[in-house]
Amino acid sequence: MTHQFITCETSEGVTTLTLNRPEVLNSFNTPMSAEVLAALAGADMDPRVRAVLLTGAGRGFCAGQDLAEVTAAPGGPAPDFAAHVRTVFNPMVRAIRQLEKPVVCAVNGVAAGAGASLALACDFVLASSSASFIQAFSKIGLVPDTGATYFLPRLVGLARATSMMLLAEKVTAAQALEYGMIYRVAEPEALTDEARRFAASLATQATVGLGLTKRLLNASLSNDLDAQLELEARLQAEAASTADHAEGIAAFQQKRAPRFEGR
Ligand code: T3D
Repeated sequence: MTHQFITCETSEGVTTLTLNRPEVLNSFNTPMSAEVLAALAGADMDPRVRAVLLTGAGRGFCAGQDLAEVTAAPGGPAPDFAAHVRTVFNPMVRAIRQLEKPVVCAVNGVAAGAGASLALACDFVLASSSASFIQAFSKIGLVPDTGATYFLPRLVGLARATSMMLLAEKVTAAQALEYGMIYRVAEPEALTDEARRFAASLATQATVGLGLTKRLLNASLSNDLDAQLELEARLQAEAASTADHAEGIAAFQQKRAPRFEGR
């Protein structure tokens, strides 16, 4: 598939999606979100893909919605924001959470609005030390979306989430790490290589087990203890039936590194 607003390439078991509208800090227009969704669906279906890396081209990661796209023409009808959020942003969040392969986000610069929200939906966020996160919505009279009100309070607690969302202050990468919002900070010039190496190493792990773990973590956000214990039992049986489990046990017994094949 050819892309106009992202680049997408696969190597070493990793599909790298790069948001590619650097002149507007990779803010989302509708076709860019459709391209991201199609690429995520492709990564889901291709058994050779065992991890996904999401990043941005140029100096920003993503400035959220392209505000030029949703500005009403003078005298024209107001855009349907609910429909827009449902069709443009929500499907990407669902696709990232439902993809049973690790999704790494390399935040190379500013992540604002839905761009900041999207990063938080990923499994691992590595950020450049020069990157920042801004819940920019309140500055333009909107409410946080793209899953921010779901993930952020769970990651950092209600007090910090409230201040980030109501004040729309810039959170540096170092603060984001301290608050537990992200996994790791890298020097700007090292971020790309570090994120690629990290994603490639995830792609050598027991992919089915990682995917089932992700399903458990998703469920843990709303299940009660009994439901979660039962789901763990059920998914443990599924993980135990994989070739990678057998390989992990054999490697342990033979005192060697496992060679997982993702099945
Ligand atoms: O249905 C719906 O649409 C609702 C959904 C909403 C989801 C959302 O994401 S709402 C929030 C939208 N995003 C924002 O409000 C952020 C807007 N951008 C900024 O506040 C700043 O650009 C940043 C803080 C992110 C970065 O500031 P800075 O000084 O580093 O860069 P800049 O000069 O402001 O931006 C560089 C260029 O990108 C500039 O264009 P120019 O002047 O060089 O031609 C700027 O206009 C453009 N740009 C930045 N963000 C957006 C954008 N263009 C369109 N849409 C943007 N979101």
